[in-house]
Amino acid sequence: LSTQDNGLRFSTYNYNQNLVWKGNLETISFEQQAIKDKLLVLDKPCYIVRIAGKVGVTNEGYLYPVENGTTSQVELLTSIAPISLQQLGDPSFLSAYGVKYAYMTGAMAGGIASEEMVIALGKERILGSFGAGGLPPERIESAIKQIQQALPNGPYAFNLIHSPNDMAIERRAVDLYLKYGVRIVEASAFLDLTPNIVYYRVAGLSLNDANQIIIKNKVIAKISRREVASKFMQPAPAKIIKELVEQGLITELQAKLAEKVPMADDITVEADSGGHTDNRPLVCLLPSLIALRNEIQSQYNYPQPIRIGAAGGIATPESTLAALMMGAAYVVTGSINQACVESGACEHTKKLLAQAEMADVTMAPAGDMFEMGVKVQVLKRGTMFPMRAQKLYELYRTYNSIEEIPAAEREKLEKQVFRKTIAEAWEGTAAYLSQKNPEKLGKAVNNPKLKMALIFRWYLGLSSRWSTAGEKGREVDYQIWCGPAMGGFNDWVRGSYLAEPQNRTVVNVADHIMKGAAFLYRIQNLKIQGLQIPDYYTQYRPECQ
Ligand code: FMN
Repeated sequence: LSTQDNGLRFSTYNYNQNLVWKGNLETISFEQQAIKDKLLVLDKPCYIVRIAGKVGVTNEGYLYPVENGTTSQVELLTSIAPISLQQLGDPSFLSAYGVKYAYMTGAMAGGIASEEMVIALGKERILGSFGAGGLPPERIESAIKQIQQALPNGPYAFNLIHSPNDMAIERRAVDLYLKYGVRIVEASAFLDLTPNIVYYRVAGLSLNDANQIIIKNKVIAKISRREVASKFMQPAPAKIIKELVEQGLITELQAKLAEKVPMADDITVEADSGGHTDNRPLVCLLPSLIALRNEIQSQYNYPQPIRIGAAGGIATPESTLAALMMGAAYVVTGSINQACVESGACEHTKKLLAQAEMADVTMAPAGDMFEMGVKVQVLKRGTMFPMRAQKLYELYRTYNSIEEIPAAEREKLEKQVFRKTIAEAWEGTAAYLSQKNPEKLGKAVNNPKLKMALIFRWYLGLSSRWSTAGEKGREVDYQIWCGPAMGGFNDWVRGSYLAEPQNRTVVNVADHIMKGAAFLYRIQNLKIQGLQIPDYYTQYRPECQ
């Protein structure tokens, strides 16, 4: 027996009186490091025993019922069963998507959630969602081909992002997903159901030989509000279904089947996250939406109830376990993947992200819904983007046209922000719009306030692209979407091999988060059973695999 105190104690009132442990005494560890190693062997049980007043741990041996009159020099205090990472979360998430973890990575617009990222994850049977938002149809099409070639049997998802300003963008994406048989869509930014998302869902409905409904097109809807969630939890609205039948897009049979299935298979509840966010705390939002799901389930009795997943702030084994223990069926990470090797962000951005602390994020005006005052959560350390975007929004609020802005202020804009004259910035904007949205360009010519907004949005749009392309000389203008999860992750991996962005692969990150969550589950379980366990044992640190 080691003489050093390993710190483990056991509260006597939890004492196990029905079983004894039998096995080789040499397998029992009493030293700190050896105990921690044994706690980390997740695929074996852990027996917590006491010999001569000292608590020790072993993965070996067996438990037997106590026989009357026998005494043993080894007291069994408690034990815990093996745990596999597949036990975490809802098993139906694993079978529905053919994945090994109740974990997925969320889309990141502009291909930041890249083909490489989705393929790397898919090869390890982890679900990743391609960042189709903001990409032209040709680029989405080539991503579909590349991902389908690498992962002919999946798993992979594509993002269908609601475009309030241009429904044609949404429709083009749906057409591509249907054409190529993309079977999992992560739907996001929806404020209400649109014909496009309903079309995608219902066009995949059929009956099998046993007259059961087959839902070929799976929808994982990412939502942060109850009222929107409730729409995705119910069958598609009759009005939209009727229009789709009239347009010949879906059959009468599909219209009938649509009455029986919810719009989404999964709802990802998104709390305070990178990018677009309502900044709600997960601990409030998740229970509320789980309760809503239960209410709707009791009304519709779907054979497979809708699963509720958790996103926003998931960055560590602790946050993952907490979400799962609150009842999440699966977790979704976002910000932390942008700093990974496979992300479409440039090296400079990844470095900034790897240094970010929890408080290094802030809300800044969004490019897509600038005039409405919508904001996105971005990184503020190492970039002036949030300040500059805020300034642009204040100018937009204060003045009715570019010409009304005082000359000194305009000059500052031209020198520091645009680095070109306002006339040149407008030329660039007009050239872009004449290709993409000539109607808007026409309106702006006679509407000076709109023209001002479009010039400002030109800067906001470019600043995101600079961050992915790695535009030299524009580093201070990079718009980098990021939530507090990034700081949480950096705190966790500080001092480990994952502190360096070149070592962060999306698969390694997922593996460590899930393994860490299973380890912490074991620790918390032992604590609940009465083991008093010092902090030394309770931390999961990522080790190079
Ligand atoms: N979610 C989408 O559904 N579509 C997007 O295009 C999208 N772009 C994102 C871009 C970046 C850089 C980041 C960090 C997030 C983006 N998100 C997008 C949200 C993520 O998919 C994910 O839901 C979110 O980041 C999870 O919260 P977290 O940042 O706290 O991990």
